[in-house]
Amino acid sequence: AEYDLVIKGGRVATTEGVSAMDVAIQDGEIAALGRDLQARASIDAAGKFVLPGGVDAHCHIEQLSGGGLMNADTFETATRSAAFGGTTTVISFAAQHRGDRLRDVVESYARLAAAGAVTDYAFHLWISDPTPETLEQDLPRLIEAGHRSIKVFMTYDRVRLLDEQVLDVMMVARKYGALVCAHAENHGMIKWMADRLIARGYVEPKFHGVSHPRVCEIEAFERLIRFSQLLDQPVMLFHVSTAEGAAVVRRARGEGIKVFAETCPQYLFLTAQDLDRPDLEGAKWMCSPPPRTTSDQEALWRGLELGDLQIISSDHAPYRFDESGKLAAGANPDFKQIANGLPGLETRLPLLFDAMVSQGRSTIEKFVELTATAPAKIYGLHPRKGAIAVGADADIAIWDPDREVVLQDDGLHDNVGYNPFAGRRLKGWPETVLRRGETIIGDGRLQASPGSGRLQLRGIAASMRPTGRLGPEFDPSTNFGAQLL
Ligand code: DUC
Ligand code: ZN
Ligand code: ZN
Ligand code: ZN
Repeated sequence: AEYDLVIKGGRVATTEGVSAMDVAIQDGEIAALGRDLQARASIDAAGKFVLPGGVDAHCHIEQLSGGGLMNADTFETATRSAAFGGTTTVISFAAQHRGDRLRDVVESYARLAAAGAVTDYAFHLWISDPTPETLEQDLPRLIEAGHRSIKVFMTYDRVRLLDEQVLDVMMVARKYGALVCAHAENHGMIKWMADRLIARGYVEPKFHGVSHPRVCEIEAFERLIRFSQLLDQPVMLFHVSTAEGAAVVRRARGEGIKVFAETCPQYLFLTAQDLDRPDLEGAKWMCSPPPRTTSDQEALWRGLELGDLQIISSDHAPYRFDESGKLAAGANPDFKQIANGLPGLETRLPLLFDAMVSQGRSTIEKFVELTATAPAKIYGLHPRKGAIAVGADADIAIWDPDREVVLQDDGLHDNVGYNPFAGRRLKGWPETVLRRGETIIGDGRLQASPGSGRLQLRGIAASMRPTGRLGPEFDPSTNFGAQLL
């Protein structure tokens, strides 16, 4: 047979291993894997790695933050940046604020993405107003339509849910089939610490870190895990930052509770010291939770190797270092007035490829798993995404393992204007990126037009199914147990 396109002579890496194979593409899908495949066009991949395109399951795009500030990136600039970094699918947020109708929120984010995205995309349904209309009408319909992940916040004044509201949302997810993801930090401790620090004049960006004590994460992880145990509803803990947080996840999984966990490059490569810069510059490194210590970094790496943590996402949350972003509250803000978040869509994969593959901390199979295959599986995008297999979408990144790049402060393709990882020398770079068989990055250029990305609606994945072990209070053999569900 003659195919549309063949990627010839590369080393194909999946979670299962590496093998020298050609990849043939027909109608946007992978049509064959093997030797000496023929096609009307070809890409020479000799000396290169051929990997599934990255799946970044946590990023904030063209979104109004919990604090009411608009991200610096549109779908066009964010997904362009993702594509340059080897990522071909993103999951961002359809962010409901109080008073918003969820149905309308999703429609408006979908319209923005449809106009701008160059990668494929899906949405987490961010719930901050769990009214009867949200819980009984919009949320069930949206889940059934294929938006099968939900985001809840346990902190941030304007978006956080009370414990009983989190339980309400989890019950809807359980009934219709969706994963519940959480920003889990103890709200009261953070607020108390921040108020006390600011009252005493400790207002610089480095005190943002101090205001998020490590135990905030331990407490809130443990709390959400017990909700998961009570209702037998799977949960995903976003952005694990501490050794103790990873240990809480490990113990819960050992108890048979269905909890998944994510970490991000900022927790693997940055520490609290990065916020300690003269003037306000530390604001560029302010994210929540904050980067911790080198021993936390080691514990997170270990947790990833052991499978306690399953995925690495960017938590790309773009704000410029000017009055439109980090300095929106004026030239002299205290740390509470500075938007949280840093850019990461473009650097996620190169940072991890360098550490895991080039420097040998792990393997290329594990790199593919943590950054593409596992997120695709957990969020219901697999096998279309995150795989190099016959029938999968031809979302492929061709990596030059020998290319060395020194990250520059202004070298990224997002709209943020700085790079928190500038100055690092990385080995390994994604040179050519295909999305559904089309070259979207090649010859150092973006070759896709805005709006060519597609919405990915998802079915119920194994990760989303309850285990069958509900809390005893819900035992259907009692006359009240079944009534509670
Ligand atoms: N923290 C969040 O909770 N969301 C966006 C970015 C950040 O730092
Ligand atoms: Zn709103
Ligand atoms: Zn968060
Ligand atoms: Zn986030």
